[in-house]
Amino acid sequence: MNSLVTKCLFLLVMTLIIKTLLLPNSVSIRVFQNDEFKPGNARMKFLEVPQIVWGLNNQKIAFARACLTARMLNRSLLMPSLSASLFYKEIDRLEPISFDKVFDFERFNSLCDGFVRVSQYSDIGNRSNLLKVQKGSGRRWTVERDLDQLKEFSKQDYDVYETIRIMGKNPFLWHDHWPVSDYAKVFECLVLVDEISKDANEVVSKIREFGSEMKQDRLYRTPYVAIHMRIEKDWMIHCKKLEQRSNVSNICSSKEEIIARVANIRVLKPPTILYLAVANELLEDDTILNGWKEGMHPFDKKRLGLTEFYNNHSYLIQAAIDYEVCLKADVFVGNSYSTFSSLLVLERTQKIIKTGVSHACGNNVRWPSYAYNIEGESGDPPLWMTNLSDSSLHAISYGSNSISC
Ligand SMILES: Nc1nc2c(ncn2[C@@H]2O[C@H](COP(=O)(O)OP(=O)(O)O)[C@@H](O)[C@H]2O)c(=O)[nH]1
Ligand SMILES: [Mg+2]
Repeated sequence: MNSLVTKCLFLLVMTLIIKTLLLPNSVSIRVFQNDEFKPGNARMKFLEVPQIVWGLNNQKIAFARACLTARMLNRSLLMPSLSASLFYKEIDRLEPISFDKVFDFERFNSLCDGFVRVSQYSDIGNRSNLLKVQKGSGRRWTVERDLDQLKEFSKQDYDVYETIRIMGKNPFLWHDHWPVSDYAKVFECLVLVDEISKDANEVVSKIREFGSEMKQDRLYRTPYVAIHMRIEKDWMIHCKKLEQRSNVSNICSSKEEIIARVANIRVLKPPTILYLAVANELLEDDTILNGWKEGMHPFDKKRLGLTEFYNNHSYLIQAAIDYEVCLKADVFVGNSYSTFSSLLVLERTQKIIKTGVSHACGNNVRWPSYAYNIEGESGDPPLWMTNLSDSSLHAISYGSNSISC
């Protein structure tokens, strides 16, 4: 009798343990069934993600990762909020801005048709038919566990939930499971709204105007070189920490180092215009226009007479305009550890490939890019292109000195 009770108890405990282990990882389920919703129905299903935060390109990466997650779960991504300001430490001061205030919503869906999709909240049929899923965190939440969680929620069993809401950290911090080419496809669908791209074109014409004033040859258009001088306060704090942690010394470049490397780019024949893409208000140094090689004419926003023009915009839009101006530059020079520089080089590489060139590392490519934080053979910055067949975005886009050339 006694042994029978023990056996029963043992079985009960085992069942409980097995049940706990088999339950989907870190899931807090609060389900509100929707009577109208029939399983197997072809209705659209959605994925909701937390507000997207930090720098422009951190936000673009986070957005693309959220899209690719939705794609894996066979869902459409509910249009997320981006952040216009950088006050990310105080959550209540994070100024949300709707995705479609920055990027063209219709264009996004038409360009990305069949690959990923963004939906409006008004597309949701029943807002309470929702499953909340907690993303794990910490060292024990490995890439494998994360992938297992995604595979679990892509099963048909979860089709009954119209919306899956991912709780917890910002998608920028989620594990990366996709090749560079998948991210690149999403980035290609991100087209700025007309208003912002018009402003970017205005900056480009202003730069070109100064260029034509110093033109020596009627046939030759003065090239403009955009330099992403990542020497602002926020970056210096970040890059010093990163250098210590990863025991690497070429992440932070000083103004002097950038000037010296740019002076050594052999293909640049004077005169050239240098557009210094830098947030003036985040600099402790107001002498960035000094010290450049003869024949290289530096312009920052102030010298272009555009301080006020930029100040009319939020941080995010200012960065988006700067990004566009760097994208259109004849030559780009940036820092391989910056997401801003890295996504630019990715887009410039795609632009070069579209012209039929498969290898962008030659000296005669149309829109060359260089990494000033890396020393080339003769003190010049090496050419930089993106390896579009890399297996993860992490390998090429941030925290990396891999420049493929
Ligand atoms: N106006 C303004 N610009 C900023 C601020 N912080 C960073 N930036 C700029 O934002 C740009 C984009 O940052 P991000 O896309 O995150 O790239 P990353 O930080 O270089 O990896 C950088 O080129 C900086 O010049 C800020 O507080 N205000
Ligand atoms: Mg940043």
